[in-house]
Amino acid sequence: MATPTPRSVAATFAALIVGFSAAATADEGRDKGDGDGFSARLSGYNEVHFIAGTPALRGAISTQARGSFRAVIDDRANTIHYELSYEGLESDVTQAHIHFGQRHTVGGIVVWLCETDAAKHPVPALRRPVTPQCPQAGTVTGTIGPDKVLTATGQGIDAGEFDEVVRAIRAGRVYANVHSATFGSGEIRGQLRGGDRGHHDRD
Ligand SMILES: [Cu+2]
Repeated sequence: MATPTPRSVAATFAALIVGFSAAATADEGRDKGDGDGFSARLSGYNEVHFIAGTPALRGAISTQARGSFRAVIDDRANTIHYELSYEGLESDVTQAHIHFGQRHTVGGIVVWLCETDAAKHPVPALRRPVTPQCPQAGTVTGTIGPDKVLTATGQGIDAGEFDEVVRAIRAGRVYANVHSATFGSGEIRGQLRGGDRGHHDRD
């Protein structure tokens, strides 16, 4: 595989995030419960996809693609540092987000993780925050502040409500979702969890 191993992803992340070293050096993703570190494994089997033409039908996605997501919350700086890695999407990647919703549900977008020419972060009232480009495969990193938080219509999170996103992450009620041209509602997704539970999207 040309894409990073879990170990190299962890090492990369450690280089970026001061203070996450305890979890980052844990072997093979067996991170111990690190208060402000969260992670997810992304798979098509976690999708609850809208099936075109039949809105009542939802289902998993069968794909070779896989990915991982890590986030570290810095309360004092009011930021979340993140790293998203994936490979094997069945067509062009289009966008990736944090969505507000519990497992097996579909929730609104609260944060854009990366964008492409096919799908760009919407322009908020004041300015458009810097959103990294999605690679077709590989790793993208970024920092989330209040300016990156979008309104989740009808779900009680308004633009800029960073603290509410943090609360939802800590409650395990957000998931990372990578979209592709073939699977417009998402090809792989995973629920964020704290500590080592984040590596298993179990029921
Ligand atoms: Cu999304």
